[in-house]
Amino acid sequence: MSLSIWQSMQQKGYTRRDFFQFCAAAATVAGLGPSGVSQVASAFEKKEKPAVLWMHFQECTCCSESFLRASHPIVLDVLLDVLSLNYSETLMAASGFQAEKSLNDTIKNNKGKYIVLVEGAVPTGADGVYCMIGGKTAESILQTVARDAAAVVAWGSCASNGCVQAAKPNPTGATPIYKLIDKPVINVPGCPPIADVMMAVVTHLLVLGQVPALDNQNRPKEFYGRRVHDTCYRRPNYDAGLFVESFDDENARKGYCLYKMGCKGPVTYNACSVVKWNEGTSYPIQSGHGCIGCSETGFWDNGPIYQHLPSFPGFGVESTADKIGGLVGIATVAGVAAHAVVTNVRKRKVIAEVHEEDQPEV
Ligand code: FSX
Ligand code: SF4
Ligand code: F3S
Repeated sequence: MSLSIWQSMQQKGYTRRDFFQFCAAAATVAGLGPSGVSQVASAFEKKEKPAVLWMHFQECTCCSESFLRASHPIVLDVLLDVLSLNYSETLMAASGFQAEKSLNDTIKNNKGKYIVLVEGAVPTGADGVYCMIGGKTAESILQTVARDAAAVVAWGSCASNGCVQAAKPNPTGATPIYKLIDKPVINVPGCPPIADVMMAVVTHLLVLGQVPALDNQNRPKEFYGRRVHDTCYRRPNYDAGLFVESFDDENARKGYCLYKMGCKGPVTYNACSVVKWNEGTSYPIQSGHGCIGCSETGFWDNGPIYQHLPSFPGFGVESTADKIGGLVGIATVAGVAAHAVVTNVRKRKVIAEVHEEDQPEV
């Protein structure tokens, strides 16, 4: 009989205390809050260990790197140690025929039950020769592993939307995986995605056996429902028309808005300004650099990184990705200066007063 996840933990020497620590952290990571602890605990006590295949195609492995730096070490330890990560070119000890056997056995013995996590785009040019593993093309491997999977997750922008691999002129024909397989794909974009967001998706799927709520681009709503701009701590400066004009000017020191330095936060859906990186320490804008829009489709081709958006839809904070949909990244409507200055004169006055006092460096 297959072991439950908790039974597997016991076999590995985890205590009941470890178990509850894990359940509390997993509930937090999955966004369930304190009331979710018993839900996680009961799932863990009953649920069989799910088998996981973690595939690597055209990518830089930074998605794996990001995952390994999640803020909750116990969640990471348990997930990597107790769950059956049956195939991962980066983490597995097996190689060659032994590795291929593990892949094939997982598919054969867990039909309809295993989870596939895919890192990287798939090259379809020149019959797929640009990415081959064990003599097979990435595309044929993807088709094989996806066929009987319970769920397929696209880790990062490469797998979700092509990212740098598909940047013009895309010589290898790099293609996001949702275009190649005949089943829904959970997209977790970002180059790389935020570790805690990856952890939340894995916790939902593997621990609770649920797909998290998704938006119209199949991204977990909880993390991709808002623009970076909507919750950016520099937003009051934007609204007041207070901008950095060059990276070493006084306004940069004061922490003004980076819009004029090319910040793509206003057209980028990601949780960076809320969840942040490195255990909630910081995110690109907090370290003084604009958002380059790394979670948006085609961001490498969406214009120069340091050139500001000519204009963008002036939607309010309450707008969601579902409502705006395909408009993201497309320049329309009124210019930003008009929006920021004319419509926010009162705010500007207040903010300007605040900024007369010295602002902490960022
Ligand atoms: Fe892509 Fe993952 Fe960019 Fe790298 O491996 S999303 S190149 S940071 O990280 O696939
Ligand atoms: Fe923050 Fe960039 Fe928006 Fe300015 S433009 S408020 S720096 S996200
Ligand atoms: Fe990427 Fe922008 Fe976040 S560049 S890491 S989406 S702030």
